[in-house]
Amino acid sequence: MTTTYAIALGSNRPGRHGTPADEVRAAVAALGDGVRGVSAIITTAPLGPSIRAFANAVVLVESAMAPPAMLRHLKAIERAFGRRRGRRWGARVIDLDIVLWSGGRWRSAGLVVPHAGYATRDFVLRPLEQVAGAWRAPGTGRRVRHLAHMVDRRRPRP
Ligand code: A4P
Ligand code: MG
Repeated sequence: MTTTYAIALGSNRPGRHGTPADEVRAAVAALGDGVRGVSAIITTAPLGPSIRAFANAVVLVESAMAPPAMLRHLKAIERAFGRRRGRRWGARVIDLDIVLWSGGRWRSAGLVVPHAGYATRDFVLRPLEQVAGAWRAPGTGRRVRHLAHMVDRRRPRP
């Protein structure tokens, strides 16, 4: 059975493809035939200890893989892009996270879907809204569009 994944991409370090935005574009290409929707690539301020700005995007991927197989697939792409095991939240050439899955929730060793914390992160929700605004987030019953607007309203105004 084919299911749909929303995959968040993030990069804040140049790699062999070029700038962080180039790395994100190359990772979308590496995800291959199953890609069904691609958001704009946005530049975002780092959350956490990193100093460098991130390039972020979200894509929809259709796949018959179960979530653990999809995670292994994403980790293999990260390795191929030269990502090193390092400090959690350290600068990285590419980070690929499963944000949402059309099958709903998933929990197994080393994998939680929806991704913890996505619902409060504008660097995930803004691109996610572009490709999956009408999806209902499991647990909340709210549409992605609604979560994106809530995060937007919390952002401090100058
Ligand atoms: N894991 C559990 N659930 C998932 C899931 N749904 N998708 C496990 C992917 N992985 C999942 O992740 C650590 C472990 O989480 C994985 O081995 C997997 O078994 P990682 O990608 O190896 O390490 P990480 O990225 O440093 O940790 P994590 O928790 O993914 O970090 P986040 O939450 O992704 O935050 N600021 C901006 N502006 N933009 C960003 O993209 N990203 C981060 C990383 C911090 N600040 C950022 C951004
Ligand atoms: Mg990650």
